[in-house]
Amino acid sequence: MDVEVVRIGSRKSQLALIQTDYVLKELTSIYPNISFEVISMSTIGDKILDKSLSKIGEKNLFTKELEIALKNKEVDFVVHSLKDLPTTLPEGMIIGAVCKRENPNDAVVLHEKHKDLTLATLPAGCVIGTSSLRRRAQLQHFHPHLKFKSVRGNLNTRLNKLDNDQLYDGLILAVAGMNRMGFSHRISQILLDTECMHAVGQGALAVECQKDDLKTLQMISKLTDQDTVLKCIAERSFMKSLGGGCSVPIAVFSELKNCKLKLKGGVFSLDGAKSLISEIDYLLNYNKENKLKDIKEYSSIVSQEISDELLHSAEQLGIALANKLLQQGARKILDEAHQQNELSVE
Ligand code: DPM
Repeated sequence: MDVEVVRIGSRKSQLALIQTDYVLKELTSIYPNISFEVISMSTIGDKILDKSLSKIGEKNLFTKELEIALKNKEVDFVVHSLKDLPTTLPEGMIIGAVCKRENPNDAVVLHEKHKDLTLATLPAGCVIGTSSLRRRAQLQHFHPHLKFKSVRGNLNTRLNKLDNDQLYDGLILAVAGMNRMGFSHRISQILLDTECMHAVGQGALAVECQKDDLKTLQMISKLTDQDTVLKCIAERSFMKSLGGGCSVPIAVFSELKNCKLKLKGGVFSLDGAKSLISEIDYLLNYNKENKLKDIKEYSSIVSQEISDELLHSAEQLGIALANKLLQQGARKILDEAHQQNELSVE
């Protein structure tokens, strides 16, 4: 008897492999007769470690090599952290599933000697490692007594630097990554949206495949979590409408309760001195059952299991919030941040 083998592409980092394994296990429980194989590879983002992410200038830093493998049909689909996927994907590629979101917030991970402190109670002059313009902009504003320094490398590398290099007093890392790696006990503080809003798509896993590979699309569609995908479409459409990527500080926070989808978003100057934050919500209509027969993309996401009405509303919410911020002058803040980032030395 022939056993069907489906090949899954993944980055090589331990976190990426844990995430891919999660998707593999979910699929194995839905399709016990299919055999899955993981093919892992390094990306430019993994190889260039001496430059900050926002400066390497490539949009698909952590995804390019995997997308080439997808195009060449060496793999059937690829598992990514949704936040590493640009709002516009290469021609022919699509996100065919978004799995249930982990905690989307950022965590403060402090050196052992400061373990019981918080950002607010750390001594003046302490150095916090992050290469995220978004994290730095928001936190510098609230904690002018702290210094921020770039740090690169995967999660293990960063934690090693924190523990052994004496260069950093703490790091800012996604709660989701820490939890998945089994490092929850190292979190000193979880940052709320009032102090530091998270990145677009943070905490959610995305499965990318070829748009015309209907068989794969059908198979992975079962992985999508409805609440997660609606929030993430709203967040991605917000970022797309602002024209943002990881070279400008854009942050979001979303909630879906009692059919109401709420999206909060902000844009910041690099030092956080200038900021525009606004929020908007929409009562979703769950009664209109108009699933589309065609494949329609919302911020590069396809979700045939979910009503088009809901997906469309989520996308419109993101556009509306972006327009609200643009009317208040977001374009100027973003353009300045982009220029300053190009000129900065770090
Ligand atoms: C992106 C950013 C970072 C990653 C920028 C941002 C953080 C870089 C840094 C787009 N991708 O968040 O503002 O702090 O220097 C990344 C992580 C995860 C996915 C690690 C992390 C795990 C969490 C998830 C890196 N990508 O943010 O701590 O799956 O959402």
